[in-house]
Amino acid sequence: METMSLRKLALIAAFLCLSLGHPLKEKELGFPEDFIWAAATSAYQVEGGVIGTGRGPSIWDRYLALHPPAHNQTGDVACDTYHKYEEDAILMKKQGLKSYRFSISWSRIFPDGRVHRVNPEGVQYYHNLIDALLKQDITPVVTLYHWDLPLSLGDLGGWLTSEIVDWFGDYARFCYQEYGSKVKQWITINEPHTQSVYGYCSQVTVHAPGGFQQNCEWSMYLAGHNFLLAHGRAASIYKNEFQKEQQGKVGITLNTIWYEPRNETDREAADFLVQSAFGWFANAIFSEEGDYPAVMKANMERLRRKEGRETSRLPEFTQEQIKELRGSADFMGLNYYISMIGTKEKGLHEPRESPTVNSTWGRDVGIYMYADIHWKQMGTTWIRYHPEGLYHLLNFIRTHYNNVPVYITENGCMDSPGEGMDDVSRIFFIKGHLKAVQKAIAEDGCDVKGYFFWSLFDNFEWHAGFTERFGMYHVDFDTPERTRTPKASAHWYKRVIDNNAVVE
Ligand code: PNW
Repeated sequence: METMSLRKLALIAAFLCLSLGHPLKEKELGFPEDFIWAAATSAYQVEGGVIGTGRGPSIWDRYLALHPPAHNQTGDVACDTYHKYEEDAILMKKQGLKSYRFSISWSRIFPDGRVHRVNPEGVQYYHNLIDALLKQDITPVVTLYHWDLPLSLGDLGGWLTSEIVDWFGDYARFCYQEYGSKVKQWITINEPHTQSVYGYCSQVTVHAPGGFQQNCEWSMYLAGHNFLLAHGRAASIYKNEFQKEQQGKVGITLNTIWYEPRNETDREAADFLVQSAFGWFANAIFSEEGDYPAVMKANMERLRRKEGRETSRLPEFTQEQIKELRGSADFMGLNYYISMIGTKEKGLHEPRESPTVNSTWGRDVGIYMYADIHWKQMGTTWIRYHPEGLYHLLNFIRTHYNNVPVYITENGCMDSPGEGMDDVSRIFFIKGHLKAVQKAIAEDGCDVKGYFFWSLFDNFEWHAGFTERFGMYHVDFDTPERTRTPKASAHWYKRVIDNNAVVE
């Protein structure tokens, strides 16, 4: 009798330890109380509503007509969020999201890009969407520009003309005026790096307006320059004309591949790559000195001499522009997907090239880049699992940019073949990255404020059409209803949100 109850007691104690141990472990991987759990999309990738809605064409409409992806897919209907925003807001509420990042289609507001002609139906659409979100207590985070430039502005020079700064400023002002009483977080531009390189000067991955353009070895840097100046203008307009009254924040979303040194001797080379990819856009806005990174300017000066040019391909800022850009963002949006290894030595390693190594940017930096084949491949194309890269990148931001508040505005991966709704690979991917974020916050004090899962829905993946699916919700593109079905990752992410912690 005596022994029996002792054994029973021991069992109960062990059980208690186990069940208490579980939440404790979760708490260890917990996030700050006010951490924002969220998801993201962009206008052209999800909206549809391209025809018969008063929306003007964008550079992507033309690009896809000239260079159709597999099965001639376009974003003409996509997820049809143009019609389904109400039920989508309810879905987001059920999913537990606190915030939703979407973008405004410039040519839906101004069909030919300029303020002189407004499309009232388009203006109303974003009111409806924002109201539907607010009704469900979901905070809208709005990107003003996610790659879909009005075609008529593209034809007038697009991001290669300095007039774009005025055009973008007018458009931004209109959006602040129209929606600013309801929207408190603005992102001016999504990923200027990707657009400058893939849109203007890449032979591998190509984006509108069109890849390897004439003279792109310098126009790519001109586009980048104008992206920065346009951001500066839109941010100044918000700060000078709206912020006091509307009490919101304005920032920009940057992305980068993180570059790991191959070994100790490549540390400087890898740092140079991060400066040339990320610092290219971050330095002017977030560093104390402003301007382009010194190592990038020096490299472009070296190339100027080598190429016998009068002026550098990298444009110069005026003192006034440096001043306007420095500190122009209240926060940084960060999109992170992959890392690469950088090395000065050639031919010693797995010859898997980076998506940009064949670009002029890749040649300009002159450092060999490759993905480590030991990093798990996610899906079938460009994504390999390396969450340590995100951890290092967050610390790079903390140390180089004065620990500016960061929102991870995109992170995710495409479906892995054969998994269907049971997307265990995606859970593995997101979990690893959330652990990296949690560690950067808890151990290093990185000021990460939120995490936006890319993406809420399977959607139109640019040059890859609908063949690469990034959604936590599956979308059936074969039915007119575009039926949304949660994948296993959506259920898992809901538990993360409920626990405010990384759960198994
Ligand atoms: C993002 N990289 O682009 C875009 O903002 C999204 O619109 C897109 O759907 C998503 O990624 C998935 O592709 C990126 O090379 C392009 O590291 C390239 C990189 C990262 C993000």
